[in-house]
Amino acid sequence: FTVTRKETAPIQGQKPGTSGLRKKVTVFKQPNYLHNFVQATFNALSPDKVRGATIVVSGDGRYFSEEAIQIIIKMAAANGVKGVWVGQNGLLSTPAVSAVIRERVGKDGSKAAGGFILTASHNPGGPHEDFGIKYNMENGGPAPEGITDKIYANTTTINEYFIAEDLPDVDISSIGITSFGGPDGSFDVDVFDATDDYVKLMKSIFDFEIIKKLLASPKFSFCYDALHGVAGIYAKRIFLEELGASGSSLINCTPKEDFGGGHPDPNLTYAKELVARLGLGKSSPEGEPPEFGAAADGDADRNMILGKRFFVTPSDSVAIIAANAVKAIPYFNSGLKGVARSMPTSAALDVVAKNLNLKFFEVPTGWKFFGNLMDAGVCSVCGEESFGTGSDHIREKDGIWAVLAWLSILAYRNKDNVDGDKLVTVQDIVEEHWATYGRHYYTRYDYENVDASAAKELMAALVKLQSSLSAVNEIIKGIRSDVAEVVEADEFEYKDPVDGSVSKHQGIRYLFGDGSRLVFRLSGTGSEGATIRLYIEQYEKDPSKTGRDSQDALAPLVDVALKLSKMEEFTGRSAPTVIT
Ligand code: VG1
Ligand code: CO
Repeated sequence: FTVTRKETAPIQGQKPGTSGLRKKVTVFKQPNYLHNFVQATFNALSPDKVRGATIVVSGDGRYFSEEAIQIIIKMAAANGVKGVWVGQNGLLSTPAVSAVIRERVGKDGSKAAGGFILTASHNPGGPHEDFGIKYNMENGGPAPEGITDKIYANTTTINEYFIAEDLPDVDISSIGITSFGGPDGSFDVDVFDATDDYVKLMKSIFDFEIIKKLLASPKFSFCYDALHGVAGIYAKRIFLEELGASGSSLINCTPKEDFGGGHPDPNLTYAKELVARLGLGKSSPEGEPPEFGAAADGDADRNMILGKRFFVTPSDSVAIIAANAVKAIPYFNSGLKGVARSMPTSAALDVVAKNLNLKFFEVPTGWKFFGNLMDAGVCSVCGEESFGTGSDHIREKDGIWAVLAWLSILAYRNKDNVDGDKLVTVQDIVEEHWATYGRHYYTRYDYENVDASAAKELMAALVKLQSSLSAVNEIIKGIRSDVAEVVEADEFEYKDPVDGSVSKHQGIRYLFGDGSRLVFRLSGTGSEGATIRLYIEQYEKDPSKTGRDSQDALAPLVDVALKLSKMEEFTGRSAPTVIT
C-alpha cells in the first residue's frame, strides 16, 4: 500500500468527555470527523507507541463500528503502525480490550501499545443514535487527562491526516492474520477470538469449580441480561460453556448494532425485562423469580446486580465485594492493597476500608483516575455508583467480573450447604452487611438532555450559594426541619497522589453534619444538551432502621436538594428522567 497525505481542517467539539468522544452517528459520518480525531490521537502519543507498534481496534459492535474499524486500520497503516489486532467481527468488550492490551501476545511475540475502543457505552446505538471512540494506553486503561487534553488541542489545529487509501478492506469476520506490504515493511491485521484472552483471565481470578456447583444447585437460579450489547458473547462462553448455566438463563445475549432499539444501560429503568423477571417490575412475573439476576451495558463494563425482588445499590455492591473478596475470591486471597471509589459514590466503601484497615481513595468520576492507583500497587478493588465495579486485574471497570465476584461470594457463603434447604441469598448478604457496617441510603436523580445554559446557571448558582454556610442552613431550615446542618460545601478537587496532577471542578458537594451528602455534577458522557446528576446519600447506623424503602428514607433530603438548587425553576423539569 501507499501512504496518502490528506488536507483537512479542524472540526469543533472534539473534546473527549468522561470516557472518550461520544456523538451522534450523523456527526461521526461527517467528512473527516473520525479521521481528524484518530490522527489527533496518533499525534498525541509518543512516536514509539505508534511507529512500529501494535494497536487494538474493536468495540461493542454498535452501528458504524465496521466502517470505523476499516478507516482506523488504513490510518494506522499510514501512520507506521506495524500491527492491528481486531476482535472477531470487530467485537471486544471494554474490559476485554483492557485485558488484551495487558495480556495478549501476538504470533510474533508482540504486545499491544494501546487501543481504540469503539463504543458509546450505555448510550443507544443506530443510525440516529450515538457512536463513540476512546484510546486506552499500554497499561490497558483510558488515556489520562494529559493525553486527552493533547488530543483535543490537536483537533483544534489539525491540517493533515495520513491514510492508506489503496489498502483493501480486511475481512474481520474470520480469524487469521492478513499481511500487507507497505513503505516501512509489512503491516499485519490479526483478527482473533474476542473471548479467549478474557475468559482465560477470569479463570485465573475466580474459582470456577465452586461457582459451577452453585449454578448446579436446584435451589439456585440465575438470569443474565446483556441488553443486546457485547457482553452476550462473553456470557455465552463463561456462563453456559464454562459454568454450565442453562441457555434459558441468558436473555438478549446476541449483540445487535442498535441494541434491539433499546437503551443498553443496566439500571432499573432500562433493563426492563430482567427487572420484571426478578420480580421488581410493576406486574408480578410468571412463576418464581430467579435467586440472582445481572445485566450489562453496551460495552460490558457496567453491571447491575439483583437478588430475588431485591436491588443491590452499586455503591453497596463494591463495599460488599471489598468486604468479602479475600475469602471468596482466590485472586485476593493474600489481601487487598487498598480500595477506592469515585466521589459521588456512597461512603459504604469508606466504612469497610476503615473497619478492615485498608488504604482508601476518593477520586473524580470516571475510571481513568483509578488506573494510577492500581499501577502504583495501592488499590485492589474500586467502584462507582454508576454501576461500575472492578479490580486491578485490568484498568477498566468490568461487568462480567462483577457478576463472577457476586457468584463467588454466594458460592463461598453456600459452599457447605449448596444442596441444602435454603441458600444464603443476595438479600441476606446485603442485609448482613448493613447490620455490620450500617446502611448508606442512596439515590441518583438524572435530568437528561436539559438546556445546556440552564444547567450551567444552576451549577453556578449552587457554587455561589456555597460562600455562606449560614445562609445555606437558613434556606434549608425554611424547607425542612428534619435534616441535619450543612457543615461543609465545596467543589471537589483531586490531586492524584501518584503523579501529582490536579483535576478541578469535579462536582459540587454539600456535606451535612450527620454524614449525609448532596452532590451535583454535569455529565461528561452525553452527546446532546446537558445532563444534571444529583446524588443523595444518608448514613444510618442503627440496625433497626436499615430496612426502610430508600426513596422514603431519602425524601427529606430530596426535598432539600430540589428546592435548594431550584431544579424546576432552572430546568423546567418537575421530575428526573431516570432515578437509580
Ligand atoms: C458516567 C458515569 C461515570 C462513568 C462514565 C462512563 O459519566 O457517571 O461514573 O465512569 O459514565 O461509563 P458521566 O460523566 O456521564 O456522569 V461508561 O460505562 O458510559 O464508559
Ligand atoms: Co460502559
